[in-house]
Amino acid sequence: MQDLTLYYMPTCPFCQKVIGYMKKNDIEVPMKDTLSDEKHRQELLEIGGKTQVPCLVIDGKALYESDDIITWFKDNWKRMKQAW
Ligand SMILES: N[C@@H](CCC(=O)N[C@@H](CS)C(=O)NCC(=O)O)C(=O)O
Repeated sequence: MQDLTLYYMPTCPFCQKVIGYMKKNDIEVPMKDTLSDEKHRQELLEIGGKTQVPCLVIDGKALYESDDIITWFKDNWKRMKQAW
């Protein structure tokens, strides 16, 4: 199973778009708020080279862009759940 973490800010509309899609499709992954926790912001900077959110980290690799994250979930989530 792939290791997933979503970095987000509660105030970010692009993050809300991704989170809304996740809720609608019963997708749950560990989430880290970069607004309330500077440690999470630094962590994201180290992993992906920038602090932009939303960012889905997949096995240590950063996937930025809300549309690309949603597409990734569409393409991979069912397969991942079946593997559990
Ligand atoms: N095109 C991006 C836009 C993301 C974006 O603009 N995020 C803002 C927050 S709403 C951000 O992370 N700004 C802080 C930064 O870039 O460090 C997407 O669709 O994900």
